[in-house]
Amino acid sequence: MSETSGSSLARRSFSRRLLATSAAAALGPAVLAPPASASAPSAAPSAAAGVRRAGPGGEVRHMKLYAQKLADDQIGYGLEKGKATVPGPLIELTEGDTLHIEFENTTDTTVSLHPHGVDYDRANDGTKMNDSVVEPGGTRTYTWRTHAPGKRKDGTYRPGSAGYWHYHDHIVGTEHGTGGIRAGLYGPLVVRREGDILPEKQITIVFNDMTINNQAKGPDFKMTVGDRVEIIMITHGEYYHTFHVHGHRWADNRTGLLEGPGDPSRIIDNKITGPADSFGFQIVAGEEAGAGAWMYHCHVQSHSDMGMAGLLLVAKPDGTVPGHDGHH
Ligand SMILES: [Cu+2]
Repeated sequence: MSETSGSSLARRSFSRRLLATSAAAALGPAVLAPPASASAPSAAPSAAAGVRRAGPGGEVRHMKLYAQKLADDQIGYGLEKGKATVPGPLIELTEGDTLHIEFENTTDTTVSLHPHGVDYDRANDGTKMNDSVVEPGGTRTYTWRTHAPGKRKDGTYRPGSAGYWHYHDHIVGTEHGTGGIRAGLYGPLVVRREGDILPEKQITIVFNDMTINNQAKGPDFKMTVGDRVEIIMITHGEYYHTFHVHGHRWADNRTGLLEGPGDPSRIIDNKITGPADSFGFQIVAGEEAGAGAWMYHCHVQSHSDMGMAGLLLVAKPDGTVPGHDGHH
């Protein structure tokens, strides 16, 4: 990537990033633009035309997050009061960033926020045991830190924080958050490494018990041929599943993208996933398959038969989806 570009270029890239995430928000309730104050990692233009890459981390970010009761006994996280969703908002960081989350509990039950993958101390564990849960009406600031890879003093390699992670409640129902997760208190967390390729659209798919994003039938996601789409896949609940997408494949590594011709990562289109697992990858929508309605689903046959399936609606540039009735 080129670091020679001036700040105006970097700023323009940043604006494009915000536009891209706004477009992603139109995909459906599963997708939320990251909070402008907390997320949208700084982007640097790449030498390769059209590809944007994550800029350096090291920023201190702030965001607000609310827990809120929803219809049908569900509970969600949201960026604004009254706007909670299931899954909760997508939170994005770059290695080296610190995130302070001012978390307000607007429900009538004690809730918490517990992250996977990032660095935190006891006060930010989000558990009853470590006295870091939030009572009804209460507010608490959780702090998550991240770090780039490096060497330990003993010379061994220390992995960085980059990955497809998630966050969830750890107190509703039981001290493991079993009731909170079942009700919808979970969301995606992406930590990028400087230089990672940035997507144009993002969708989050959560297998939670026998639902997808707490819906009995999996939601559909609209995109256009050629879009660089990031799929963040998380599993919760009681069961093991397999995640399959039609017409598209990805690399079974940290980013889901091959580093180059020598990258030995296996190319897959189906992956076993169990409770609290998470992974992600990017596809170029319809790259080999073309426009169309492409299923994604759990490949445990009885699970897909019971509704664990949805569609990637890959539209032609004119907006139509071949073979799909009632598109738009
Ligand atoms: Cu399944």
